[in-house]
Amino acid sequence: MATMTTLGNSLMTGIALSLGLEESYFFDRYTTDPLILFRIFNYPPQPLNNESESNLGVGEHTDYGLLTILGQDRSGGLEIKAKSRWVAAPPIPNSFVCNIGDMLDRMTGGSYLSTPHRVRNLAGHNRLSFPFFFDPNFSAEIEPITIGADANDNKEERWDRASVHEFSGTYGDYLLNKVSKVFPELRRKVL
Ligand SMILES: O=C(O)CCC(=O)C(=O)O
Repeated sequence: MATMTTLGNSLMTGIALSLGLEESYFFDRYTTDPLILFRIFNYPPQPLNNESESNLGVGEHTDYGLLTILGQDRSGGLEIKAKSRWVAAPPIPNSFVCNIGDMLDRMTGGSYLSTPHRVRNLAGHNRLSFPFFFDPNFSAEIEPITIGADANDNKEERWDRASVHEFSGTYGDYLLNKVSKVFPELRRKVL
């Protein structure tokens, strides 16, 4: 977890430099104490003749935070949406896929768009993936980098039709709101 956190911070340093910001921009504001989560997903094989949305391993979505650093086994099946087309993101030995999350989209006014992705396991056997979610501190207020500038809002094209740019508040506010929508029962019982 510590090594992956260091990797997340290194990637964010590169992204800060790419935006012309000081290299510790994200670290100072959001990831000195990041919210991190590691999961292992198992995808049972899906029937080859049924590719309906309800039969996907996981349907189209974007992740909520900054970056997801994802390891996957050799099965394949991860797809990302680029310019309205689904493109395979097959495993490359000794590498991770890195998905951009909604908070980086929000902060950068859409310069770094969060990555719509989905999984179809057509390998004929179980597929394992290993996402590490590297996200802002739960209590951090999320601020656009260029305050007042017009964002490139792609709400009409987003999977949930929800604008990331209309949101203001802490990362925790954003996360709990999203999780409550996906798991309404959890909201009723726990929140
Ligand atoms: O299993 C995968 O390849 C993707 C998992 C996923 O959708 C996610 O990490 O948000």
